[in-house]
Amino acid sequence: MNLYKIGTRAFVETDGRYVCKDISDWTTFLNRDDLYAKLKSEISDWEETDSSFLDSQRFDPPMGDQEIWAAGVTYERSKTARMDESKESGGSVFYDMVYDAERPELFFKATSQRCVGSGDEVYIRKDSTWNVPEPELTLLINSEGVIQGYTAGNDMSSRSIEGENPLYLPQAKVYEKCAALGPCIHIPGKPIPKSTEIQISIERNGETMYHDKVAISKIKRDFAELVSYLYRECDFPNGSFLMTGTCLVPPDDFTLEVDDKIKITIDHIGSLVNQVAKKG
Ligand code: DO4
Ligand code: MG
Repeated sequence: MNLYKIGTRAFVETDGRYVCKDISDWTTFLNRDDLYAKLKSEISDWEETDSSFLDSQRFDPPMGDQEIWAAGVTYERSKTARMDESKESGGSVFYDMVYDAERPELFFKATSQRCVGSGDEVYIRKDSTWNVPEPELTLLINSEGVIQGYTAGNDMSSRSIEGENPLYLPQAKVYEKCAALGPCIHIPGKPIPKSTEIQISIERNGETMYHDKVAISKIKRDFAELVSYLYRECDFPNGSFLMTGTCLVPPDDFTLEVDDKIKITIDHIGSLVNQVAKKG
């Protein structure tokens, strides 16, 4: 089943049927054990609706007050791209090492305040010369460390700042509107299939500048392994979201421009669409 958020209203699509309900506390609503079973039994009491809410093409990020974290260098392509961009600074060796290390790279990405939903703008930094989107399957994890659902994530990144010095990673990754999640949370009640594909296209003035796709089976690490490291010494009283890393890297001569349209499509979830802008 797929769960969308518009304002405080929840819309659920399951087997071609649509229902909705106002949810006053999204943080608690999402952070429950066996969310799939709970929703399945609850939605029989929800108001019947139709698919017209999908026409609005603007959705809130499907979250409450969960923190958003991200895993890095989980696909070989991410490793080689970062090694190239940090050659001159001498930082490449760290990406090579972390790809093979037992401990994964995990970093804090955003609070809900810095995250946007589908149909909203994402920002590129004004002090960065090389900017890319990173399309990533993103896990919804409850406080107990159990994966409850999946959404599409965009880990917006400055490659010029990250490449200058790996210690600048937080500035390359964290700024206003640096993250997008949506359009919905897919809650299948079982693990998402390994054949699930992530696709990205970037359009400029109606022209496709970059398009590529990958199956999530190409990832180096298990989702459970990433979650267990994240939850080792951190409590998440509200649950969390974890972006699982990117494999789709535009050519090195590509950088995002204002008004570019980024479309990230993941099987079972749908398309997360955002327009590029800069902070005013
Ligand atoms: O190590 C830098 C960031 C890596 C990342 O965001 C990714 O691989 O997706
Ligand atoms: Mg990333």
